[in-house]
Amino acid sequence: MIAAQIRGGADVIQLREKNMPKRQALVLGLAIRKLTTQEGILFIVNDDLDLALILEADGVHLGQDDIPIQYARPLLKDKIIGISTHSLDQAREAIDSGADYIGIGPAFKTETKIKTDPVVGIDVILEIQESSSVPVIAIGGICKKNIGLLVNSGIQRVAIISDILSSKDIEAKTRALKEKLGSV
Ligand code: 3NM
Repeated sequence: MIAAQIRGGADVIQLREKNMPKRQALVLGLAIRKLTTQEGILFIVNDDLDLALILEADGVHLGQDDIPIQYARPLLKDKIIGISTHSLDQAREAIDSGADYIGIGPAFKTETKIKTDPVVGIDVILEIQESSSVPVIAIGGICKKNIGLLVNSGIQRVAIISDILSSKDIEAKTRALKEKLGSV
C-alpha cells in the first residue's frame, strides 16, 4: 500500500497505527524506513517518540494529548516535529512552540478518527495558513470529491487516510489527488 502511494506521488508517509502492538509497528516501520529512504520520501511517525528515534524517521507527529514539544525537541533535535491542531489558538501555540509544520482539522467530517473535534472551516484553515511561518496541512475527511474546495481556496497541503486506503487502486487514487493539488 505504501509503495503504491509513493508511486502515485505521496510526498510524506506517516506511520499511524494506534492499536498495533509496538513490536509489530517496529517491523512495519523498518520496512517503511527502508522504502522511503530508497525513494527519497519523508517518513514521520505518529505519537511515538521512541519509535521515531529507533526507526531513524525524519520526524514525529504529536497530537494535543501527546508529549508536549518542549519535551520532545531535546530528543528529536533538528528532526521534524509536527503538531495536530484543531483551532486558531492551538495553531498559534504550536507554531510559537517551534513546530516544523502543523496539521489542522478536521477539514470535513471524518469517520477515521474515533475522537474527532468539530469541523474547522476552510476560512479558519486559510486564516491559519496566511499567518503561519511553517507549512500547514489540512486533514480530515478530504477526498477526491471535496479536495477541489480546498485547492480553489488556496489550500495545497493535505493529509489523507481513508480515501486513499479504501481505494481499489491506491496508486491511481493518490495520483488523481496529487494532480488536483498541482492544478493551481
Ligand atoms: N486527524 P481521513 S482528522 C488523523 O482533525 C486525523 O486532526 C484529524 O482521516 C484532525 O482522511 C484525522 O480518513 C483523520 O478522514 C483523517
